[in-house]
Amino acid sequence: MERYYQPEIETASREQITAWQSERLCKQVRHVWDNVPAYRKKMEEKGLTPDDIKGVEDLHKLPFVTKADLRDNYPYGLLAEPLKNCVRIQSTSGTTGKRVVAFYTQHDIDLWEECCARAITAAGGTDEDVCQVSYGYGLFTGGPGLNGGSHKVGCLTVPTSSGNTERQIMFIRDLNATILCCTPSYAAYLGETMKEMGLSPEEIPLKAGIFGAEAWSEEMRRDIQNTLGIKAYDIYGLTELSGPGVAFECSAQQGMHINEDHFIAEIINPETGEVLPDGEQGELVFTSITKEAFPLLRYRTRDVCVLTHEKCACGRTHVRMAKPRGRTDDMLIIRGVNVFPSQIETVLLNLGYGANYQILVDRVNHTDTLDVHVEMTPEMFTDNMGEITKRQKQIVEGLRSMLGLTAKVTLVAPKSIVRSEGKAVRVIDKRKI
Ligand code: DLL
Repeated sequence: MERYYQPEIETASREQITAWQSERLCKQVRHVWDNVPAYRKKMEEKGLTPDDIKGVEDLHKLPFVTKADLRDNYPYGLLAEPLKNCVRIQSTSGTTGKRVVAFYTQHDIDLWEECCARAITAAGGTDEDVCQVSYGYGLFTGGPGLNGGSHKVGCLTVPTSSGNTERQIMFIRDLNATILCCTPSYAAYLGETMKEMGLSPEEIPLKAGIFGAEAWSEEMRRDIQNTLGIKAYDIYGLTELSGPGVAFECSAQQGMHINEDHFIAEIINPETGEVLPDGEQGELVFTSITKEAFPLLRYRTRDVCVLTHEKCACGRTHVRMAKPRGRTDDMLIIRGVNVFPSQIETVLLNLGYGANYQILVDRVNHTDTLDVHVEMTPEMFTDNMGEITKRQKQIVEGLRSMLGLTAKVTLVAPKSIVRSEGKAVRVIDKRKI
């Protein structure tokens, strides 16, 4: 049995990590200065030259890069390598404006797959595992990234891509798949379907799941772990930086280790741009220090998060990020109150509902309205109006104490909310339409 564990990197001392980061940062700054006029202009506007960046301690001097910069420079404006050196593009599933296109050299792909291999290894994967990759393949990075990581680990890789739930389940059972990679909402759906088929967790060969690409709560983790009889690991990433594998969870399930030999993470105050210390919540910012084709310096992710450098039980020393709370742009402001969909999910799952819900926000007579549609589970299904009203009130109360807001809650029949095979769409904000 072989593992793809890299202790010399993953358990390196803080001094060693800082030394790697400083050296690679300086090289990267020089690389973009020499090759990307848009970066050079941004640096010049701040009166900076590459000589001003001598190590990680100077990172804060660099200007931020935002999604707007990527859009303005679409498609080739931020490319730092001649096109002939690039072998792949991937693209975000963004719903507004131009999609973001990210470029990769072969070296970039190798490093990306290495990050995904570390994630699979941290979830217990070895060359004896059968790894079913049910993230979408194509422009979305989930399928290609985990596929490459699974190869590197030496798993037998089953590239089912997303969708066709019956076939997914058939392969899991017939091939004895031990690791499942997909979005948490699709994992929940697969679990729900297997339960309906009468399969108990013991009859499902899976032992681990690597779930990410969207925010999910601890309560959802608990549910997925119970129905599938697995340990569910979180994985984080974004197309702009490579894809999945920027950070991944270990067996401690206490936050995701950021691959610090490839990415420098910072938390900033989204209003002022000020860098915040460990433990404070803010916007996650990344600098990719090993990317060749599409390096990003101080890229603002809009993900709301907390970092910790505390020692982890698994022995890895790389900094950990908490589960993202949501996104600064996902954050709903309802009657002046900041609401993250993940807070609503926590209330629902704690009351025994599944993760099948929809949040509808509107503005009526100049006042914001919050409607939450929640699916009853098959076990709790009833058409007794008294009972339904009682349960709806219970959810309203739960939401009020979590958010300080009164919502209108409607319980709906099992299976009436559309299931997602990729990232779930749970919020419909009609105020923007
Ligand atoms: O979602 C990459 C990915 C694929 C990650 C498969 C994990 C697994 P994008 O489509 O560019 O890339 O979306 C990136 O998704 O900024 C977060 O807002 C969100 N996101 C990704 N992973 C997580 C996670 C992929 N584990 C955006 N928890 C990011 C919460 C996540 N949000």
